[in-house]
Amino acid sequence: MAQAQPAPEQGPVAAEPYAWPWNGDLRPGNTALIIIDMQIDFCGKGGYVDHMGYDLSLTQAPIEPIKAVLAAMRAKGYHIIHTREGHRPDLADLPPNKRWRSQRIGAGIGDPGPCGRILIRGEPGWEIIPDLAPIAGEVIIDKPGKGSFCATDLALILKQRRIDNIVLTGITTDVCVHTTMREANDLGFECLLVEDCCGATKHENHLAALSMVKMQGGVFGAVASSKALLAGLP
Ligand code: C5J
Repeated sequence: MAQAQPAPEQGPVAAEPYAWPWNGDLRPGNTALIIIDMQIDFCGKGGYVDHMGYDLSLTQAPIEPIKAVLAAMRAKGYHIIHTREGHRPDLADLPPNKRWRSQRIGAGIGDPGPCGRILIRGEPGWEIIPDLAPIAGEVIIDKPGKGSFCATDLALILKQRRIDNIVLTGITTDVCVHTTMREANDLGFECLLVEDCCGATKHENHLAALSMVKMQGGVFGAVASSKALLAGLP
């Protein structure tokens, strides 16, 4: 009887600093696409990021590339997970220093704005943008912090689904995407950051965040373009 062949080391997605995933085992069954915080508060007019005065075109740039990756991965049956950053209406889960910092920059979390109370669960600004709205059966993780694993059931859900690989997209590259990637990497997940499917409030920070991933042989995983991901996706 023929012996089962071990998975080839290095996978089908052309990425830096190595072809992803590390062990070549990329399948819909063991891989999740995570779309982080594509909410009106982070990329829409009148939301949190807009209140802070940042250029919305930077956080809107990944919308079209994410749409393409989402459509392809949905069609192939990959696990799809969306996250939303936000706080309870009574602010019970909002650390006072986080609120204070947001007030300093003119975007007080919990304060009223044109999209409802800023970064508060259930308000219009907290919703995921219609272009990337979840569909039935997709997981939505509500998180009070930057990382998607802190104070959520994400790790438990990934474990139940036997997921090894995580494809990271969303905003912002240097904050919530990076924090989630670092948490996931420490938990043993094999991570790919899709560079044009992310954006930061300052482009230099986006570039620096990509560069950090690639250090030390891929200290947090690997980085690829959406084109390379789509070309390599079984
Ligand atoms: C921030 C995020 N930047 N989604 N959140 O506060 O990156």
